[in-house]
Amino acid sequence: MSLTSFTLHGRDGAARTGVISTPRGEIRTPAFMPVGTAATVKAMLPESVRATGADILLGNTYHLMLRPGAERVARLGGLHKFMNWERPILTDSGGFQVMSLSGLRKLTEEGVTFKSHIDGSKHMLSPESSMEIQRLLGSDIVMCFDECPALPADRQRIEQSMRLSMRWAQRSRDAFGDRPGHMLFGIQQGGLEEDLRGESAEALTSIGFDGYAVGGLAVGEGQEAMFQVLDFAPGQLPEDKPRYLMGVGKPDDIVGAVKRGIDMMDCVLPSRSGRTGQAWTRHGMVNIKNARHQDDPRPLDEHCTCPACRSYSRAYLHHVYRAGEMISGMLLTWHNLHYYQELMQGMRDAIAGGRFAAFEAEFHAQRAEGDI
Ligand code: PRF
Ligand code: ZN
Repeated sequence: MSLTSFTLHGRDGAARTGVISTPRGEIRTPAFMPVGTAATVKAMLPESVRATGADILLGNTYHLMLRPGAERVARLGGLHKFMNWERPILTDSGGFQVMSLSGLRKLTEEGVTFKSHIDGSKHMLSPESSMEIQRLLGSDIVMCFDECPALPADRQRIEQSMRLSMRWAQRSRDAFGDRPGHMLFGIQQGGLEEDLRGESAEALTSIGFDGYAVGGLAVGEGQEAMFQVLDFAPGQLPEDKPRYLMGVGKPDDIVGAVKRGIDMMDCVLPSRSGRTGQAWTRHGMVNIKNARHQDDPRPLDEHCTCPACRSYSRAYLHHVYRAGEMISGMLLTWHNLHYYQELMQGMRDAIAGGRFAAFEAEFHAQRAEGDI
């Protein structure tokens, strides 16, 4: 008997709903994973993150290896204990963050050497060291070490990079070994090209993983191009394994991805935009810094049951944002994460009930009404 599993409970068109089971708890899919890059979902206590409905968090190899260090986290009992989150954690493998955050870097067949964005110190990441760091952290869902080129890029660059990522996927699989209770996910690359995505999917499937990510999207191509890829990419991956779209996205990206067969997503957007005065609601994005809120006694969203909407006015949220008070980021982050998790629950229920198309139509209709 395997300690982890993925069971599908319902389908509606290409959309699916199910449960990933791990020894640390169940992950209801489609799932949204709040980002806890530096062993914290910024401005939130872990119990508050759970109260929004999250089943799983995302952590980052890149940040944690640099500070406080994976060995230190391991000595202190692992990432779950360290950050006081006992439920599942997925960790990204580091390559993507090296490319987007670090200074000087050098890419070879072996891996990537780079300079820390914190203190300029020199480090190396490879498939083997990324697997070791994610093991030390105690990650439940480990991601393969891959390379993700920014788009647009020419076909030759995309093809070479994808093939390197597939060699790294095999090395990641070999280094990960057999770790009951922990899952290893492969990452599909191949840019916007259907044949390269297909080649990548075949390479990963023949290696064999516990789940498959669609990587290399939301890197500058725009929603229309991303949806065109999602019209074929999930179907190239195994039916019976979870499919994870990395680093996506806005609420309408998420609805469109789930419609096309994606089971998991993560994004900094709800937490990061909460700290810059942006609130996501059923009617779209509300900018709380706007002066039109300064005398408004209404909550952000009268239908929302989060603490920010239950107990505070728009006028108050506007005031604390303008005053630079910490509670501003706390309340807006809570609201945004709550909104995202309600959206996921709404989609899970709609898929199970065979009414995803109606759900999607209502989602877009409410946004078209605009802010009230
Ligand atoms: N690979 C990895 N992490 C990622 C991505 C990827 O392609 C993306 C692309 N949106 C976000 N995070 N390892
Ligand atoms: Zn709210």
